[in-house]
Amino acid sequence: MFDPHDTAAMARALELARRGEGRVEPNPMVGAVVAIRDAAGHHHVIGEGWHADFGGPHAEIMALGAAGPRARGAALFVTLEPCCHHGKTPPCTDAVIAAGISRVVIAARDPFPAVAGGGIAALERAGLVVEVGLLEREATRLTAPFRTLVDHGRPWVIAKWAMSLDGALATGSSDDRWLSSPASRRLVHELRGRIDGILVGIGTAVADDPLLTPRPRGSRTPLRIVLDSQARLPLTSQLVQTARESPVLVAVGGEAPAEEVAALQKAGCDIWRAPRADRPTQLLSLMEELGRRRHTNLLVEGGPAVLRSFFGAGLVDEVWTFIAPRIVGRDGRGLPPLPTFADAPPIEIEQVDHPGGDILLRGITAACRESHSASA
Ligand code: AOF
Ligand code: ZN
Repeated sequence: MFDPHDTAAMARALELARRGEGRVEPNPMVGAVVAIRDAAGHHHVIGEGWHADFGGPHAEIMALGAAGPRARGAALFVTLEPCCHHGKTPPCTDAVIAAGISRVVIAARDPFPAVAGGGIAALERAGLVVEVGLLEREATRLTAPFRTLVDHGRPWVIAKWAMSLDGALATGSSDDRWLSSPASRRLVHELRGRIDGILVGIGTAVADDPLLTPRPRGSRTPLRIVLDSQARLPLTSQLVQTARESPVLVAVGGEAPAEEVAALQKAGCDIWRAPRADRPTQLLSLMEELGRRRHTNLLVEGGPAVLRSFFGAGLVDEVWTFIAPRIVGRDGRGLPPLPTFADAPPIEIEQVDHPGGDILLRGITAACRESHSASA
């Protein structure tokens, strides 16, 4: 049903989709290509599009607009099922049909309840040839954070840490400074600039007094979140001092002293109260709160105890591990142990880079692989 020319056209659509990263969330990244096939079977691209900004036109509309009247009889390659609902923009299916497209190739279905197969059905009803599943794995992976938000009501969680060659963890940003290369730290700031939230524990917040802002600024301003059950975050900390310029959320426990909570609130911090429950339930509940705020990506920066809690709760979807080529020779500086070996999820490494002489391993956990790879 698909030939290598089709695959090349869809690969291009996926490449275009990526341009929306950090700009379209909580919407999915989507790319589209309109193409005319010649006698030899080659596709000639006559229109390209991508979803560029939240609330802006969808990928198909941009690609059809670029193609103009030549779209009549052409094929459309799109990385996500075209929408069939009136959201912030009218249904893409109507525009595809009106443009006279004859064949629609879709990489992956849209899990969004207002679409969920309805887009495919609408196109088929109108007599278009619809084929689904080309580069589906890639397209599903690209939209994994969006799918996590739609399917599980929580953001995609990226756990990041830096460590030495012998596995000593940097306990926070001050250790990062000597452990990771400037190029590694630049990558972290780029990541910070395209996500919705950055989370640290109170230990890191007190020890490092971090600012947790993207520097330079990116396309989004992440919410800075501190897990602080006792409301110990100092009013003099950089986080609290800048809370009115860049938002801070302090996640406190039921046992937090009321005066401390009130003082943080008065200083401009937003407060979230954890339910009386065990640690994994509390974390899940915080993740659901972020989901209600439509957060699509959360970066967990540590320290070790917080990373361990997220792994223990099965809440890590992606890892970024920076390994500095140094031997530290200190004991007991890795992650605190997980309760059982089974709690340590296998991680599929997707990418290996060498920023500034470090090693950067990026991968996804098996749990997320099972729920997000449609074809796996
Ligand atoms: C498409 N093409 O490029 C995108 C789609 O609020 P709206 O109007 O922007 O609609 C958002 C929903 O539309 C989003 O949740 C997802 O289901 C779909 N996104 N669909 O056909 C696109 N970005
Ligand atoms: Zn649409």
